[in-house]
Amino acid sequence: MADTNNFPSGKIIVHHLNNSRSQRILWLLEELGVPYEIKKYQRTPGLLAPEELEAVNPIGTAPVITDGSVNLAESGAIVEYIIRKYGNGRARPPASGEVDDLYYTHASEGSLMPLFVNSYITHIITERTPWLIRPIVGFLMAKLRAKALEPRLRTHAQMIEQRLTEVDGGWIAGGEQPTAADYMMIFPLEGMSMLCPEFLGINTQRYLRRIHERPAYRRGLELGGKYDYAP
Ligand SMILES: N[C@@H](CCC(=O)N[C@@H](CS)C(=O)NCC(=O)O)C(=O)O
Repeated sequence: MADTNNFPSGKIIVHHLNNSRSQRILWLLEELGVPYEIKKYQRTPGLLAPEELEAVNPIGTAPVITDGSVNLAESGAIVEYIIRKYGNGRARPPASGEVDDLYYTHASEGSLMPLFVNSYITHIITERTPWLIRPIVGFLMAKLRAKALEPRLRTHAQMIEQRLTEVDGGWIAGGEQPTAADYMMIFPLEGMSMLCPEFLGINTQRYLRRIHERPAYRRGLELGGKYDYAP
């Protein structure tokens, strides 16, 4: 994907799974005012994506976008593709914030989401264990979380809090508008605000509230349907 200007054009289709990272893409498209259509997919009772999603992404995960002949998965790749191709200079960091934009854009899926998902799975395993052995499984899962997951989740939360303090409650890259880093970080922060809200600092909580109040975010939410991670 070296030169997005050579990609064929067409109205974007967002393959959107309920309660998922694809909400990021709806927020971005709404902020940029790019026309798109949504094709909705419902999670199975086991919380997986339905098999039909494999027609557009063999890995079977969301989000995916179709833009003419381009089918693109991975939310980070999608965010960068849309900003490069349709941003017209918007959603770009100021020079002083380029490194932070780069770091948080990649830290989101590269290291924070795996910690969050593993932590979430320990809760699901506990909830779905037969009640007779649930206390022991719950105890072991809590130990696993405390030893292997929560220390790093806390450090991520402290780093983002520090960054948001540095930019005085603004956007991660320190500019006038959200950039890729914000579109990527929103999902793990929303997840943490449900799973471990006590990890999030005051500026991070304000940041989330500010995003949730944005008209573009609200429009994406209405179009995307039920989403448990935002009010
Ligand atoms: N790193 C990928 C992760 C994609 C992913 O795991 N998506 C979840 C939704 S949040 C999914 O499709 N889960 C359903 C499944 O794994 O079947 C991305 O950022 O797009």
